[in-house]
Amino acid sequence: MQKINTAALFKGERRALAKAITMVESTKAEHRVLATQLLNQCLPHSGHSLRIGISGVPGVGKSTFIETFGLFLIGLGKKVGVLAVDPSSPLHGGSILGDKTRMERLSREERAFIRPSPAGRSLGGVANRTRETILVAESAGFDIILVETVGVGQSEYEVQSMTDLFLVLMQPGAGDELQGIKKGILELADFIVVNKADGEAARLAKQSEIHYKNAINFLNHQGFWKPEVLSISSLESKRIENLWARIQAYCDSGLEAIPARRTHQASMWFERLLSEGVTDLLRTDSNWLRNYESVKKAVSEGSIAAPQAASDCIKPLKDAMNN
Ligand SMILES: Nc1nc2c(ncn2[C@@H]2O[C@H](COP(=O)(O)OP(=O)(O)OP(=O)(O)O)[C@@H](O)[C@H]2O)c(=O)[nH]1
Ligand SMILES: [Mg+2]
Repeated sequence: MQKINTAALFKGERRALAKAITMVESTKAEHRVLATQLLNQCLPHSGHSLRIGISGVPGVGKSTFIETFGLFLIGLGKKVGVLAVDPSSPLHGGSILGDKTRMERLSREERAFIRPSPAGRSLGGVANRTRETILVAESAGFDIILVETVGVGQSEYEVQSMTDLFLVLMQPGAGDELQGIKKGILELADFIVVNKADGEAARLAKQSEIHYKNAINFLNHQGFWKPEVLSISSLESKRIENLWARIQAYCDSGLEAIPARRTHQASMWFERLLSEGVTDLLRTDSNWLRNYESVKKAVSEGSIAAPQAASDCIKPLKDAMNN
């Protein structure tokens, strides 16, 4: 792989951007070194976007929403990047590219780019690549980054930990059951958006809106913003400008809190890479790995307690440092 033309990247040239992302996603050791250097160069040019996480159960209308909302933002003169953190990417057909038909117009826009989740990685691996891709895309002048995930589990926490604002799409349909979305996920939401508020479902959507407005009073949401509930139609592009106005209100009231959230996210990212890096390094030692496997087994069989197990694994490192 050739070196990335950073001048072209910072000018927003799409070819340079695509190459840079491919570099970041590569698992080859020499590419990781280059990608790390590239990220250092991107950093001073990044950080100027609004990063929006989008989640919701399959079929709720995420793709349709991203297409409509993305085109709306482009209409305002924005440059929109769409990324995905998809835990089931290979099975799901790399979700967001798989359904390019639903984002057909957006994918044709000069001021948009859509990138599926890199396949064949663990959720943590996908999330790390997405964090890096955000920085690269920002350095190319993309000012709204939409990060999509399917609302089925752990991936929401990942997406929330890399975005400024987390939006959960909901189906119309009132009722106490939270439509397969775990209550914990709603607690992450800054916006609960009832989609498909059109045609016959409009009345049901209104009921859901009221339902969630009541429900959020019982949520333990932390931070500067009380979550808001809205209804929209992605298909008919209804009340999208209202949603955008509320997102701007969110940004205005988060002038201090959002940068603080980013600082916190960056240090959490660092801490995680550090512990992963140390464990990966230790794994390269076959003696250590053997001991690790046997201790791990003992923990799962209940014959040794976790603190003792961890201490056993750390001991060789301690001894080496004391020498
Ligand atoms: N009536 C109506 N239908 C919608 C709306 N938004 C999406 N749909 C329909 O709902 C279905 C699912 O929409 P998608 O956008 O593919 O949903 P998704 O959340 O991306 O689904 P997955 O990719 O499978 O997770 C499609 O048939 C859409 O046309 C809406 O605002 N109103
Ligand atoms: Mg979709």
